[in-house]
Amino acid sequence: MAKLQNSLAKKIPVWRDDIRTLVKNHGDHKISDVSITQAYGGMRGVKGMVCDTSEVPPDTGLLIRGIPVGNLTNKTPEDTFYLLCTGELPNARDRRALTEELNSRAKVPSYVWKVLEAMPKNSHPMAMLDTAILCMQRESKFAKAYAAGMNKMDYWKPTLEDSLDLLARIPTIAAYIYRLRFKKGKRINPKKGLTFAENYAHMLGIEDKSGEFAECMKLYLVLHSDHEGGNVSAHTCHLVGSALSDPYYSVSAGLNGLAGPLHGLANQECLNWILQLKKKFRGVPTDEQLTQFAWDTLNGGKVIPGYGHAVLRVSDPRFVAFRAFGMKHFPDDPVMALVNKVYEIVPGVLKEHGKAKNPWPNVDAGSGALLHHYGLREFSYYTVLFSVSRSMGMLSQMIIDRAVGSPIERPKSVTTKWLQDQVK
Ligand code: HAX
Repeated sequence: MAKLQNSLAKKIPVWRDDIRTLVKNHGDHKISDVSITQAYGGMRGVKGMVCDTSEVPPDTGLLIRGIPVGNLTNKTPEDTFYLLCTGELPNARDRRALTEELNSRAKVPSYVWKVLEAMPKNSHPMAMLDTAILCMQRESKFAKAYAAGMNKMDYWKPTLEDSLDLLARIPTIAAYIYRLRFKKGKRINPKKGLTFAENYAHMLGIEDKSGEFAECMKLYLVLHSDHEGGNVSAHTCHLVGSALSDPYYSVSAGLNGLAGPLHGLANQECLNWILQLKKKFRGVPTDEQLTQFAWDTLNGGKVIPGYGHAVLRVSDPRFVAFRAFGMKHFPDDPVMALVNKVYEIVPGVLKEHGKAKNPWPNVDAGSGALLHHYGLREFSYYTVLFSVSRSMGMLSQMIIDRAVGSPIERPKSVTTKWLQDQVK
């Protein structure tokens, strides 16, 4: 796949030069102050790292390489990965070349199947995915080249090789986890000639005569691909990778963070909350019933999943895109009706509650309704779907980190005593 490799080889010297010049000429320019609230508050809003693949302006939501994600809804995962890595969308030939390249690397080592089959039957699908990725570490071309004494200017090359290998294999592994964990039958192999999204849909084995589920997967994989650098999964991958741990170690670590209920696991929690609502009120509740249900959740000391965000202050454009897909293809679906009702009522409740800085829906508020509609109803699998997509963001960030020589990350921590002394 010469094209992505060539495009990167052309751009990397320019990126390196831009960064060198910026640091040389403006290295002392201040971009952030840090307050005690921020030091105790998860570093919220502290500008202390760089990510060029995407950004999340609070008032618009995700831009991938400057393009609003809402304008990418007709693109493929291949387009998205290429865009994340290089800053440009591929032409049709380069997109096809990337699909073929990924297909040619999709063979999963047979020991991965054995490891998955040996895991306890009730393992969480995310634990299975992270274990499968980690156990392939021995395949790392970066680790081998590093051990052989590679020049640091070349770090990005075997990182790209590992990234393509890993990205190619993740859907096959993820699909088998679905079939194994939920007793759906034998493993389905990838099919020649299918795209990344079509192959994943095919290997999951969900009935899809119209091809609409594959369309849904395509959208799902594009929308979840990246969300700048500071979220838990991207930041974890970056942090682990900054020690020059290879992509297998780093992506597995990042996905362990995605498995948390305040991050990627929220999509499973979210559909669960909506279905509880459906069960309790035998369908779409009245405004009063839903308001009370939301207050019961909050008064029980729990969060309303799918709402709120650390950075965003508007409805997440990814939620908007999922909702538009659902309304186009199945406007009468009862779960979709619930998603809409929750969208009408919950922001008002959260505003009245007065805690959440952002009362609007995030990416996880609507995606589950789509999966549920197509018969993919095993909630605990949902974060694996998210992971297949988010791997693209983590890997592209890592390729760029290696290309521009990002150093080992090591912020300074302070003690509470030190802070108390500062304010005396
Ligand atoms: N329901 C109830 N309370 C909420 C809330 C929600 N949906 N969102 C935020 N709050 C609360 C926080 O828990 C916090 O309460 P405390 O002061 O008691 O700790 C307060 O409002 C202020 O929080 P915030 O500054 O607005 O939000 P944070 O940056 O701290 O947290 C979260 C952002 C996404 C974790 C938060 O909004 C949340 O827990 N939402 C529900 C879970 C969820 O949907 N997560 C998925 C987020 C998207 C994502 O990463 N997907 O992978």
